[in-house]
Amino acid sequence: MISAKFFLTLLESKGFTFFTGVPCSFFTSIIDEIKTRPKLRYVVSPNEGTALATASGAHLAGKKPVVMIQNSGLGNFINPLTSLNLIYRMPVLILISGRAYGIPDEPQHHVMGKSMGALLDSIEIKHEDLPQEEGRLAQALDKSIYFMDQKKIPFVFFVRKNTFALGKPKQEAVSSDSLKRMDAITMISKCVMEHDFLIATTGKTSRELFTVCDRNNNFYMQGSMGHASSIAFGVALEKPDRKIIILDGDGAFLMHMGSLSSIGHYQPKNLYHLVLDNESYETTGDQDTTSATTDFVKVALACGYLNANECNQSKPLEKKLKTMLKQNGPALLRIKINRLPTADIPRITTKYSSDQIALNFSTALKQSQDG
Ligand SMILES: Cc1ncc(C[n+]2csc(CCOP(=O)(O)OP(=O)(O)O)c2C)c(N)n1
Ligand SMILES: [Mg+2]
Repeated sequence: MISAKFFLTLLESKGFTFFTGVPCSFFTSIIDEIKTRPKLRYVVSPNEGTALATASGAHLAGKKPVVMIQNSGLGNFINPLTSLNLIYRMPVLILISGRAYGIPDEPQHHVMGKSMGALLDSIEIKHEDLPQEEGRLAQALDKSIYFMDQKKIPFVFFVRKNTFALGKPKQEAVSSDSLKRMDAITMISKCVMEHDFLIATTGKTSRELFTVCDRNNNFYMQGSMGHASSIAFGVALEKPDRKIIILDGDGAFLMHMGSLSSIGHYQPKNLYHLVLDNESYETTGDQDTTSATTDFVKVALACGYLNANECNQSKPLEKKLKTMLKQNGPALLRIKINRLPTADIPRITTKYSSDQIALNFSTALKQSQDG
């Protein structure tokens, strides 16, 4: 195992000072440690593609950048990698965490875990496993630096589980009357009618919905982060007589915020967008998002949503949600929640396979139309 201090001292000594990415729990201790070092900068990016582009900008400005992403984000990453870095010859050091990479893991990681090496081979991006012992790290890093200096293209290290020490649990100051994600989800499931449909974002939101109120009218999206709103949009356009409710997270919302423009443009009146905003990528170890400085209500209204509102406690949530669901959408409710982790929630895969979730949901949609 490699300590975050050791790793960053080494990178800093080689001149790497600019870090960006989207978090994976494998990198929690690294991201935490960067923030303690005055000479290092960590830029929070909404998705992996923008992280690579931002790092490339830093390279143009004379910095040596590092991008850290989860392999699930390799899809977002490939576009700038192939059409920017490889073509304009901009080297960036890339760390990709390996979910389902030689280890058992959740279904949404299986395809990427198995194929990420072949995927990078096919576009001639050089990759190696990051050594898991501190003693072998300097040599591996020197080799990657030599490669980037010679070829002027990125170099990738795959980071296996437990390569870096786990982050310390965070001791956030949380006010006693702040809303927990689980309580917000419980309240939402009470306000939603039997014939309404819910599409829940990846991470703990889906798992908590599954825990408090499992039903076939729920689509538990695990993976495809940021796309819950677009899935819901497609359903809403084709099922105009059913209420379709998105349960989003702030990190996921920010990842593909462009979907709001489509929703606002097409105005599905049966679409309701709830954003559980803890200003954090809580699921991956509680790293900050940029939501504290973005007004989701104004963004939604500016994109053409008919209504947008916010709340931070259970009672107002109940009232505002019930009112919202009586009016036409598209509408958004930003629900401020605290960033406390929920302990021991079951995984959805303990009950359903992913294709079963899709089948249950589409069958429920069909039956609601027939009934
Ligand atoms: C494309 C992609 N990048 C990164 C991840 C890793 N990941 C899973 S959940 C999550 C955090 C989601 O944050 P948010 O939507 O705010 O929900 P929260 O966990 O705070 O409830 C991240 C970064 C992923 N699954 N997919
Ligand atoms: Mg969040």
